[in-house]
Formats: sequence, structure tokens, C-alpha cells
Amino acid sequence: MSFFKKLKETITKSTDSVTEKFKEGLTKTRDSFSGKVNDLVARYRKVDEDFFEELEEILIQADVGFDTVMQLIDELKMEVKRRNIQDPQEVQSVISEKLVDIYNAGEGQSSRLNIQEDGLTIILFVGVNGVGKTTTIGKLGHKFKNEGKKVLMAAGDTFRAGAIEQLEVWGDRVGVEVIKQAEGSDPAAVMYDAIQAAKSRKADILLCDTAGRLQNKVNLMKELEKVKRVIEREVPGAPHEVILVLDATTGQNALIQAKNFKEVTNVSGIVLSKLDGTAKGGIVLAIRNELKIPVKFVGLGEKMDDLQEFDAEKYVYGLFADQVEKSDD
Ligand SMILES: Nc1nc2c(ncn2[C@@H]2O[C@H](COP(=O)(O)OP(=O)(O)OP(=O)(O)O)[C@@H](O)[C@H]2O)c(=O)[nH]1
Ligand SMILES: [Mg+2]
Repeated sequence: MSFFKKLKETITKSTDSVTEKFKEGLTKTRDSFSGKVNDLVARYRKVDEDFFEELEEILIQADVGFDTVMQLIDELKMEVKRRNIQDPQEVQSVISEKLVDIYNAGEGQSSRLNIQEDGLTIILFVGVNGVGKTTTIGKLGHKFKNEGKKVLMAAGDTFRAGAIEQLEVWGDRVGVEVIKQAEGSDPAAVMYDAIQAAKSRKADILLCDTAGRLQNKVNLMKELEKVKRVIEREVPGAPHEVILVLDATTGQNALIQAKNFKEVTNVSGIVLSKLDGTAKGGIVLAIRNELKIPVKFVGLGEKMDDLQEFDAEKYVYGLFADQVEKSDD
């Protein structure tokens, strides 16, 4: 059975809202990337070296990342040989299968958040300015609240004007209390306060916002270190997650940011925001394959339910939805 057909069975049978979110959020990438792949397989009569070269180019343009593209092309060539595939049309399904394989091959790292069964879970959000930290915290607050958890937010961006208010707007919207101090105060002190509040209110989850920009990068990294130290000291084992937020629309630049943050702090997971805003959604694969950090959530829009747990099959379905739908005729 072709992989498209399998996907169709496992995914569209449960045409749930999450699958729809992926499909909708990946519209730009689907139109661009899958459109090109479609055009490619229509133009070629056999699967030859030129075919693979063009495919390589399409994948690079989709921001899949050079190393990952090379690996993917190698595996595709082997698979095409092994199955003796002659018809370029058939390769499409194999591409989608290999994309899922590459994603899932990532050494068993879980894409689930490390949530404590008992007691407080502290999640620290880091990333450069404008990537979507505060928005992601709002969306996650909404998600946890829907699951019946008691959530608090800590307004750790005391630097940027309006940052505290922005988090408060999210807090009001999703019904979560925000612990804050005045603009310009010490973010480590905000964290200390927030942890005491979380303990006394018996909160399940504390979501900690941080600044994306300070006077300079060194200051930013020092501040993050200090914030982290306070959290570690007040709650043994915390922070339970350090989530790096990356903006999918910045492409390969996101990979560079990730490498910089990885050097100074233990990033445990990535949230890739604004996947809906790019035609180059292949960046998910580059991040996974080249950084070895799991993408735990993807942002597929600006609304509170537009943050979804990353799922390689739903992602690939989003990329090839039209072909998958057609796959049994
Ligand atoms: N389309 C889209 N927009 C998003 C998504 N996530 C965040 N945004 C938008 O990106 C912009 C920046 O988001 P913020 O949450 O303020 O980013 P930040 O990292 O907190 O930025 P700083 O506080 O300046 O460090 C906002 O306009 C958000 O609405 C997403 O998944 N999709
Ligand atoms: Mg912010």
C-alpha cells in the first residue's frame, strides 16, 4: 500500500480539528512546495538523475536544510531502486514517507512536554525578540487551562515597554493570573515572586516569559542564566522545560539562533511559531535533523487554539493533503 493511502487511512479517518489545523496552517508551504513537486513528477517520464537534482533544488528552496536534503535524496534513491519504481508519480508518496521517517528517527526524543504528575511544573521560554514567546505562553496557558490545570504566568520581560501588559492581555483572555512587577525591575525577582505565588496557590504549571532583547546579547544571556538559577534554587529539578521559540519565517536564521542559545543554556524543546506565515515549512525538518532538539509545538496562527503539538504525520499530511485525498483513485 502506498504511504499516501496509509496516511489517508490513519489520518483522514479521524478528520479531527487538529488535522485541519495542520492542513490550513501549511497552506502556503503546500501551495509552493507540493505544487513544485507535483509539477516535477508531471514533467518527468522516468526517475533519473536529473529528476533527483530538481527535487533537491525544490527541497532546498523549502528550507529543509542542506544536510537533511542530502540525506533525504540518498534514502529516496535507495528506496526507488529497492522498489524498482519507474514512474515519477509514485515517488511523491515515497517522499512523504521518508519525510516522516527522517523526522521520527530523532533518537527517541519525546515531543511531549515534561509535565510533573504531582507538584509544580515550571516552563521557561527563551528566544530573540519578536519570535512569539509571549503569544506561545498565552496559547499554552489556554491549553493547560482547558485540561483543568491551575496555571500561572510570570512576566519576566521587564525590559521592553508594553511587554508586561501584553502578557496580561493574554492572561485576561485565557483566564490565567499573571505575576508581575514594575517595568525595569529585576526579572529574577519576578521569577522568585511567581514561584512563591505558584507554591502558595498550589499551581500545576508556571509559564515564564523572558525578554527577547536587552541592551546587548551578553546581557540577555546573563539575565537568562540568573533567572534560571533562581528557578533551580527554589524548585529542585526545575525548570522542567526550557523552550526555545523560533520563528519559522526567518528560515535558516532560526537555526543559527538555536545554535547560539544551545551554547548557553540547555534547551529541552522548540516551539516553531508562524509556520502558517511561511511557504518554506521544510524548516521543521532542518531543525529536527540538524539540531537534535524536538519540535514540541508549532504555531499555526495567531489565535489561542492555533498552537498544536507537533506530529510528523499530520505535518506531512498538511504538505501533501491534495495528493493524499486523491490517493485511492
Ligand atoms: N501568524 C502567526 N503569528 C504569530 C504566531 N505566533 C506569534 N505570532 C505573532 O508574532 C508577533 C510577535 O509575537 P510575540 O509573542 O510578541 O513575540 P515575543 O517573542 O514575545 O517578542 P518580544 O516580547 O519582543 O521578545 C505577534 O504579532 C504575534 O501575534 C503564529 O504561530 N502565527
Ligand atoms: Mg514577549
